[in-house]
Amino acid sequence: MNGGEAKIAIVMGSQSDWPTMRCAAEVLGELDVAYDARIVSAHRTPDRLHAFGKGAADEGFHVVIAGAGGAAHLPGMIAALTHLPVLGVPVRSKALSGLDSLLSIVQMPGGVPTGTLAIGEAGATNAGILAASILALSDAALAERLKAYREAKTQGVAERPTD
Ligand code: RP5
Repeated sequence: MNGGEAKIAIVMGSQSDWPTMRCAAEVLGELDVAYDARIVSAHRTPDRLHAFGKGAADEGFHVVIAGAGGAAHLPGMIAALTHLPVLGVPVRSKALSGLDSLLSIVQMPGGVPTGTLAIGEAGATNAGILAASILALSDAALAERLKAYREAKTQGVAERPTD
């Protein structure tokens, strides 16, 4: 679900980040949580970045998931502009396989927290689940859906491998 009364923003530095960031969108869809996905580049659209970061809370968002690759300044800059929780997803880069993205996001100065997930699709999926967990603190129905989702994942793990 894109748009509407979304409390979760999924922002990314480029269209090329979408194949990774759509993992966050997909898990939110499974949990029936609305999101609004946007492209906001720290370097190519700095005015859009500033407007988004400053306005995110007033737009009604409760959590921001931000993914970027390479010199991945987007999550940290958004965290600098809003008090909302920001979950950073390091997108796998061509040159350094996402290590550059990870280090760009994780080493924030004290006082400007940016949650940092794993590199790539697993990180995006987990950012979606974490964002839902944050909303679930004040949404009992979502908490139940989240518990069911996690239980289904547990039940999906076979006891023995198959050939
Ligand atoms: C970052 O640079 C983006 O987040 C993306 O991961 C990377 C490459 O961007 P494009 O060249 O595809 O626009 O800003």
